[in-house]
Amino acid sequence: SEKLRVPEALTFDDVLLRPSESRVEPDDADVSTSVSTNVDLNVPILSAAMDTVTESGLAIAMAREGGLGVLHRNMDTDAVTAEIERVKRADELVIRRENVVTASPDQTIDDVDAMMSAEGVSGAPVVDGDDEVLGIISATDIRPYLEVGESDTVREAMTDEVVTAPEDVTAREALELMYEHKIERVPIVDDGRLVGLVTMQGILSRREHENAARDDNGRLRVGVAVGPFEDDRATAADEAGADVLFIDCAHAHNRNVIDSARDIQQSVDADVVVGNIGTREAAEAVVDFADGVKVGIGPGSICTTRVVTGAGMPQITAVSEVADVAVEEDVPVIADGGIRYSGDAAKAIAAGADAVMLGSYFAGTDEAPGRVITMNGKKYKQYRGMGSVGAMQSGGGDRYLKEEQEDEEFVPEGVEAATPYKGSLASELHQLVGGIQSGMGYVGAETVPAFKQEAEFVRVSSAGQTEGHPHDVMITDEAPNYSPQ
Ligand code: RVP
Repeated sequence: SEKLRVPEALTFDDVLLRPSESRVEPDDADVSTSVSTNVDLNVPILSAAMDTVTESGLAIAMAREGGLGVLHRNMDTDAVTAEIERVKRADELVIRRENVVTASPDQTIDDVDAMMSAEGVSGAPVVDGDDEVLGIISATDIRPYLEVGESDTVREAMTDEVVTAPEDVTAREALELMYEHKIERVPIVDDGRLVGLVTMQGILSRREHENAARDDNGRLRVGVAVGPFEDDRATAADEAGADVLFIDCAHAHNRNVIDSARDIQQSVDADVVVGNIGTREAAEAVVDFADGVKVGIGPGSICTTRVVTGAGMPQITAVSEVADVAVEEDVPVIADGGIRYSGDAAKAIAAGADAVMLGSYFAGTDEAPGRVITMNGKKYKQYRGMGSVGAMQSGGGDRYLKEEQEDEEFVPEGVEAATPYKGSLASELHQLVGGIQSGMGYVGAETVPAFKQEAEFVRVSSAGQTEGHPHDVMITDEAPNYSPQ
């Protein structure tokens, strides 16, 4: 029947990059790219908006390495605002007043201790009601008081001879003050009032991360997932300084979702990436207003959409269909999900993506949320789909469920799993980016746009696929970028 004359759709394992004459040394391959109309990255990598992958810790690490973390939305608006502020505060030279955590002289030691750990800082200027700087308090100052257990106030424990600097202080001058006085924080004052803070940690970290993805003010970039129709979250995230909002939807080719995404795009300063989509028609429906599009219907490692619903698009075909449309309007394309090896990321870019988004690849790193668990002597971290029962249940049941529906059973489209523990994000990212650069070397592409345009694919048979993995040997030592599936 006509209905069964169906087109073929391909995924990562169906194709390989055809090697081609090259003058490009992998180290010289330029992997900088755009993730949306106004936001550029130095590496073409994003971390998934999932509650076992991206919170501020991973987002900070991603941006420092030149990529972008996308904060998940299993938290309320206040929490996401605080997370954005953490990222924005992480590497600033002068942390501006509204982002400086301060203490008051009459606060108790217990109180200030709790406040500092909740805010993730190890010291705070002490100010009065008029923002006049009275002293500075650090974790070291309060430790003896905590040990003794007496409930003294900040006034007694703080250092009251404070070294300050004016607003136009340079990193060098601030460092000199820190060395001279053996301190780690210099409050910035104007007319005796606190207007900012410079920290040693901030200065060192900026120096260490020359390749970081930064906004126009030199702060780290951050993305935020926003549900369609979540106008309040979008506005709050935008005001808190998010660089890119990602409309977070499993099937964005839906009139209501698109209308909402368009409204959000028109009402915020941040760029708005619309997703997920997987077809040419869906791309045509959004490229006139979207600042970027995200592709992936069912490829995710923890995703059961294709088996539960019967719908999906193998990822290489999905990316190339969407890219054919998006490239005409200069709208960047992000390939989201299904990437297991660095070679998959290279293939996704070669198929037309400007950047790739990964979940499972990062969920096992130190910076991802959650603890390391040990099973049978091996270390793992939890990793779960945002459409899994567990993630939906902690997705603020109040937001999605009415009281009387609380007992109702979900129809999940994801599973809850564990992924091998991997250590630091930086070394994982190094392997991923290095693999992509080597792929560019095999194709002879010096830049991401050239890679997208010039790469050619060959089709692989199942024999070819077997040949491509280690075979007929027993692996004796683990490679940092390969483990058998
Ligand atoms: P992966 O990198 O293969 O682990 O895939 C991560 C992607 O999977 C996410 O960015 C998201 O698009 C998708 N996802 C997240 N949760 C679920 C689900 O529960 N079905 N899918």
